[in-house]
Amino acid sequence: GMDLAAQTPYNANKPNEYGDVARTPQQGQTAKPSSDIVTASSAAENIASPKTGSGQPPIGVNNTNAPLDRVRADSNDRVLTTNQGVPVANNQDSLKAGLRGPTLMEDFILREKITHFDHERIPERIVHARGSAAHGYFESYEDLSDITRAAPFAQAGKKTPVFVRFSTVAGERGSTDTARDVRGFAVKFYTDEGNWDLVGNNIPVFFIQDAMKFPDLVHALKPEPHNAMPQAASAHDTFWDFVSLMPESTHMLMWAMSDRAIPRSYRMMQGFGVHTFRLVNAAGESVFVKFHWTPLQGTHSLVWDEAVKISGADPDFHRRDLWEAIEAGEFPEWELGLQIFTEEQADSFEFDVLDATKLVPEELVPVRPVGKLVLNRNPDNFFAETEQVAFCTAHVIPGIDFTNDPLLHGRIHSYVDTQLSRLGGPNFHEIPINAPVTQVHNNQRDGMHRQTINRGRVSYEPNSLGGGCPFQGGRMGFTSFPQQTFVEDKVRGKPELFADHYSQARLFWQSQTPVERAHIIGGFRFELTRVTVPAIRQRTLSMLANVDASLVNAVASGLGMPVPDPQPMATTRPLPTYRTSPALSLLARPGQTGIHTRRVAILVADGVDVAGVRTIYEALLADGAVPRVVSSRLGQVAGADGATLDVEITLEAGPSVIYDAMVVPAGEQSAQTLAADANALEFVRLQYRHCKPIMVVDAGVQLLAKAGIPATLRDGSADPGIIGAQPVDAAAALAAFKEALAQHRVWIRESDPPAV
Ligand code: HDE
Repeated sequence: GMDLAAQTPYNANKPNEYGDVARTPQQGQTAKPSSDIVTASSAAENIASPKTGSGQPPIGVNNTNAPLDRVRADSNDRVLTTNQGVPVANNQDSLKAGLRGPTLMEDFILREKITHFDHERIPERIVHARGSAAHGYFESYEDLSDITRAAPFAQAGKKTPVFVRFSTVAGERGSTDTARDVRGFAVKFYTDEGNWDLVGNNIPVFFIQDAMKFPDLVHALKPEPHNAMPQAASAHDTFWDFVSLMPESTHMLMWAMSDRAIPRSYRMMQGFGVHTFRLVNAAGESVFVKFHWTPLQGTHSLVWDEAVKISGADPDFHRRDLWEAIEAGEFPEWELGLQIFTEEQADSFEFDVLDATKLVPEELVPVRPVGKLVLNRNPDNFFAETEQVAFCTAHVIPGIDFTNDPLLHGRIHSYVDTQLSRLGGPNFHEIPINAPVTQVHNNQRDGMHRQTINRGRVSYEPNSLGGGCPFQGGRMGFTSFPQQTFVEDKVRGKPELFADHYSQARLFWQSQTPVERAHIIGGFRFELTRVTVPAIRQRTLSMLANVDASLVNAVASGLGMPVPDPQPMATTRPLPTYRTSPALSLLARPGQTGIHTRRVAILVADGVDVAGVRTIYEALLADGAVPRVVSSRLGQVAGADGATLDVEITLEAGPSVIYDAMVVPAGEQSAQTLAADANALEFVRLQYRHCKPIMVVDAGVQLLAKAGIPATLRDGSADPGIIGAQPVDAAAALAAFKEALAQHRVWIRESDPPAV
């Protein structure tokens, strides 16, 4: 029990604010307070309190855990209460004048409950409404203080807590995860010098060069305003109308039509800061930087037909994947890489580093690995954390600074501004997930939903009554890099190098493998087929004609259209010629985690070789894969030898597209039963069509034959992705299957149109 009488009202600064000291104010302070003044306010803050925090938890402790405990609620063993803490006797019935009488106005319990419910939703994000997030930490490999004074890089092994949100851009909050779209990759670092948000995407370039065009881009992309269609898709007239009139979007379109826009998992995509940023060290020296996140899980994507079908089978596919991996202890990791270059180097490039439609090829400036990101904890509450988290490009810390990228400058404004309506006012930084783990001290006050109870009567600076506190940090504080600015005429325009819209689109195309090129052609063909106005298709083709002849020919023939004349160029300068950049291929990063978290379906029915299934199951599990026993019905199947096996999921509930590979085990009767089930036949066909490894044991091969799976590739050679295991070489077959699973897809099987 607390002794209420013993608690005296406490204002540690009172001696300064009232009485003799207050009557004879000292000189107002704008720097560190002089030590002879009793700065009781700073003394008060040294007292550990749950509100201000007592300092930093030990290295490696997830910092956001401890401070959030004060706002966590766990109802285990607790009585139900109103929001005022009043215990509720009956949560089933409203208060009525007689059992069949009217409900009484007096029923404050009903009214509080319904009123709160009526206001449960907040506006969704204007873009990136659909997302999933997780907690974790960033660990610096080395001390980078020669390059930047940014706190996360201050020493080797230093860990900084993070909260990371992945998202799609176009769809609404409840839309499907596997839409063709750019993915957001937003990282909030809770550093010991305040919060730093690196709000990036999984594609290193953007559609537009200037913030002025962002509302137009988003209006064109979002469902059309008259009928609110289509949901979570760029495959419609207004999007292609806009981009085909904005040739600067060509490079980004190449990426967006590639498999980058249909990732297999949030865990298997790269992230990019997109803009050129600055790093600044303690001496005030600065370099330019591009941020890269590289997944240890490798970069892997879906195929389009699969992505479409997953939207029906499991619209939460990516959310579930991230959640389950973390719950299973398969913590996803990314390496942070920096492309560092000087201003002089940048001046020598054939493109402008302030142009967000351009990347810096890795062959020009290598990516230097500097640390890793580990996501190791799912949020406790989706709304409180994932929905309320507010990422803002304006959130930078000492050591990180901006460049004059005109897209970035618009963003610096937009992200803070949008939270005002989305989160209901200027105090969104106090929402626990947004609050820095460092202490916040300033003279900002009041506003909607204010949480902090600021003590004392001083809320201005300079002041003497508060001993000059909180005082300016001077060189300790954030100092904008004193970039030299040249006085020119006020102007709305673009630098000349921005006018090269095609060279890097061509670089991207030329750096893709044949499989990736085929998929890009398929992406354009699909989207432009959905476009209903032929002139828009034609105008898009006229842009592609400036990228590559084989590309535009293939897309045009897919649309049954002639190839139009190329769109006129916006520049007459000689265009740069790039070497190809193999690093731009998805296949360049197979990853380091083998078959970990890959999902494998084992199709069974009565009569299956139960012992064989167990062996395969355990072997996959042992290497970190996720095997599932799949059948027509839940319950058990009986093996030929009388042993039984629990079915984990049905063909209906867990269709082909949610697995990376499949196994048809031995068992004559089992294979025949499955071959009579169209769900099983479709399962096999889609596994084959989506280029997934298939392992068949003995009689299992009958199911493949019945499904019409070709025994060989088109050239007559054996399909390397169909692994047959006879009992004698079962171990070798299993090894070959795991190898194919690690490679993820058997692309050599693919054809357009599909053969099966
Ligand atoms: Fe965003 N963007 N954006 N964006 N963006 C938002 O902020 C905006 C851009 C990105 O998980 C909004 O809080 C403008 C580039 C991500 O919460 C909004 C411009 C890149 C997320 C906004 C851009 C991004 C957003 C909507 C052009 C990659 C989700 C809700 C000048 C580098 C963050 C919100 C999360 C969200 C504005 C362009 C990434 C409206 C004006 C380029 C990952 O403020």
